[in-house]
Amino acid sequence: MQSQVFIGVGSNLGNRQAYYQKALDLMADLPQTTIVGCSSLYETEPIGEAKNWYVNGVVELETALSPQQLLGHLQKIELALGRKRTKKWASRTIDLDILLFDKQIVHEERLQIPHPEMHRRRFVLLPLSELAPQFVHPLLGATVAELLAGLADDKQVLRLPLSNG
Ligand code: A4P
Ligand code: MG
Repeated sequence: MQSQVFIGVGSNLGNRQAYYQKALDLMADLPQTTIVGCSSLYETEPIGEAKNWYVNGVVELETALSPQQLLGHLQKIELALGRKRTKKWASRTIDLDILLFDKQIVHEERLQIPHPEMHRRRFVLLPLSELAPQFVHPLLGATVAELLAGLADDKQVLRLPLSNG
């Protein structure tokens, strides 16, 4: 059975767009998985301690993997792209977060779906709204478009030109 999945992609170290593209290439090669959509890229003011601005976007996958299997594959891609796990929210070459996995709710120590911060973040909801504005958040019962309209996050999120070609 195929699941519809949205991945939040972020980079704030080195050649951010090159890392972003590499992550897309590696996700395209995952077993039992197809990329079915890519948002525009955005340059985004950091939330948290990091000083470097991020490049963020969202990718839509169809996969027959389980959420746990997909997480394992995404973490291997992060390592392959030179991600060092230092402290929480440290700058990183690439960060791949599972935002939504069908309507599933997962509450495990190493995996929480929906991503617990996604509904508070403009850098997630804006690119996600390009792909799935009517997707209903399974815990909050609101669509992505509604969550975006009601957002308090005032951090800057700037669309990069010609970024999803
Ligand atoms: N984990 C749990 N749920 C998930 C999930 N749904 N997807 C666990 C992926 N991983 C999940 O993640 C720590 C652990 O979270 C993993 O081992 C996994 O088992 P991590 O990627 O090692 O650490 P992190 O990214 O530093 O922490 P965290 O809590 O994932 O932070 P976020 O939410 O990723 O936030 N500002 C801007 N503008 N743009 C950004 O992209 N990102 C962050 C990091 C902060 N500020 C930002 C951005
Ligand atoms: Mg993360």
